[in-house]
Amino acid sequence: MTPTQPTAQDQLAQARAWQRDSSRVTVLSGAGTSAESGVPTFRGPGGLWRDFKPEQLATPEAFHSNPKLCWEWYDWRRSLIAQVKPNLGHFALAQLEQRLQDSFTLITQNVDGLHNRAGSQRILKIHGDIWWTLCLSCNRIQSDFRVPLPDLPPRCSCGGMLRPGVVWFGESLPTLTWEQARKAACDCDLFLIIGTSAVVYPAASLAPLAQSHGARLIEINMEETPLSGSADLSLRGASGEILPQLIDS
Ligand code: BJW
Ligand code: ZN
Repeated sequence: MTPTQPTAQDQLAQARAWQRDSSRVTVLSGAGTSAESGVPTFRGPGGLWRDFKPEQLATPEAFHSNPKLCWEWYDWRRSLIAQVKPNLGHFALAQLEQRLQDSFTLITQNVDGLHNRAGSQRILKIHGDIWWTLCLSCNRIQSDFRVPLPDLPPRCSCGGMLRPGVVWFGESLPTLTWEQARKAACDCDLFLIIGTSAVVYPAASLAPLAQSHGARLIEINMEETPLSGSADLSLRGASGEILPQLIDS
């Protein structure tokens, strides 16, 4: 007799059981988590801005060769993000944090601040935050929520040029935040990887790291990713629909 494939409902039921049985949960979220809020992802359709690929703009070289153009992209994204709202997936993760308290860690690659706006309190922002600026002269990191920014590129009160407080290709991740993220991956029994293409490193290495320390890995994504094959469960669908069902105990 041919064994029957588990249905999506069976897989969700299994994921819910693992979630209930887990005392320590770590999550890595990516751009897909905010897609249902209306924030374009990086590598999907509709992710382009004036025919530039994110890889052409999200680099220190792109910034230094044309700070104004780079800031125009960030200013456009800030204006877009300011107009959208967190979705049910963001709220479900905030609720899970409320339930598990210190046994829950949210690591995000997202810079949009929507996890904060949904009520998540402790967030490891490994790629920075689009609402932060970094002064190239005095190194001060500050929050700046103005949309649109009055002058591009914006200037610090010290007169120095500001850059977005995000991590670009070829740059190191914030050391302490990254160490905390690695620790949370090594120290959980369930690792959820949500809405990320899992092609950007070192973020994508957290899932196999968690598995090598004994955690179960559940992926939530609309599409297959390089990690789908090694995940213990791969839930195919929108995180805003799946997450509320997953955490509903
Ligand atoms: C849904 C959904 C729904 C849609 N529900 N799902 C060769 C091999 C390995 C590594 C490297 C290499 N060559 C270079 C590297 C290193 C490089 C890297 O990884 N490159 C690869 C691309 C090849 N990494 C770095 O440079 C990092 N730093 C580093 O390694 O430091 C050490 C070092 C120092 C010096 C020299 C060399 C190394 C830094 C990476 C920084 C990434 N920065 C960005 C920009 C942030 C600022 C900004 O926002 O502008 O971070 S790039 C961009 O990609 C952004 C994201 O956080 C990141 C990941 O994207 P994400 O979140 O996965 O989004 P998408 O669009 O790719 O995927 C969306 C997914 O959602 C899809 O799968 C959809 O199916 C899904 N989806 N709707 C559920 N409703
Ligand atoms: Zn300054």
